Amino acid sequence: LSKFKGIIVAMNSCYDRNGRVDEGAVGELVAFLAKRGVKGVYVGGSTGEGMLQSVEERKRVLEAVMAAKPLDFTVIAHVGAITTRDSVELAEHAESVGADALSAIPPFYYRISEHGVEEHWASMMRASGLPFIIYHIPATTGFSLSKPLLQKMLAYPQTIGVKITTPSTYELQQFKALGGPDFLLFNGPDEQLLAGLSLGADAGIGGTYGMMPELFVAIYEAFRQGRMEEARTYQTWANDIIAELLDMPVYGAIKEIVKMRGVDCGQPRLPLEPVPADRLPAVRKLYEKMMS
Ligand code: HMN
Repeated sequence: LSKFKGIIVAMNSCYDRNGRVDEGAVGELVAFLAKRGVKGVYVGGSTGEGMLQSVEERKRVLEAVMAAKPLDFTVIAHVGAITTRDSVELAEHAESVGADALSAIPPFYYRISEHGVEEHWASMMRASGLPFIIYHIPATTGFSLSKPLLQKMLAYPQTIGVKITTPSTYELQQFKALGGPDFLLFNGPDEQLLAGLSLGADAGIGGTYGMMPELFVAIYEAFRQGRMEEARTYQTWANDIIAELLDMPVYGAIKEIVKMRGVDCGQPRLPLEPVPADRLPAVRKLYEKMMS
């Protein structure tokens, strides 16, 4: 499981001027991140806009990642979709191209019972032999992973962990306790990485990592080596930047900063908002602060 322990970037998807998937830029982004010491990438999640893409597009983004990645670089394919059928197709595809693991949100929009969600996730596991990481993000899906459901999911040997994006580190700690030492907890909120690690998270998956990978690798390393004061200093820097970022259309702003760092991934897909022109100078300032 060591290949999952570290900083894993919830990477952007890249589009060209016409909004089509830009495989070349996806490859450049992977190369940019790999050079900065991150452990791997999470493809097609919230930051990756997977839910705004067709099944074909999602496959193409993942294929571009697989083609560009270095050998020992971990790739988690987010295959969550509103229909089980799409998720199953994506899970089969992820295995066929060599991804290291699957991850999925619960189905959204409809109110599905816990049993229905379990079946949805189990279908993806049955469709591939890959390890599976539950993506718990109740604020956006409307479905909250309960301890009894997690307990049921633990009975599937492919379930290796949970990515938890909630403000509650208590919940993270409780899930870790339930899963045991070999069950992986991935911290979701980037502004709480250090708090999550302190309460048992094994790794972090985050969207802002992509624009400041060095800082998050530094937080992770300092924590691992017991240099807590230093880790706290880095997390505070990161949070000063995230606080400003959250005042902007966040996914659009992340893409602008990634572009300033050299990789043009285009605009986020609507309805995700781009940064309006009159706010671009503020993004530039934030970038400069980040790089100083
Ligand atoms: C993903 O799937 O893109 C991310 O891993 C999810 C991640 O937890 C992000 N949350 C959302 O986008 C809702 C965070 O990176 C978040 O963007 C960051 O903490 C700023 O609040």
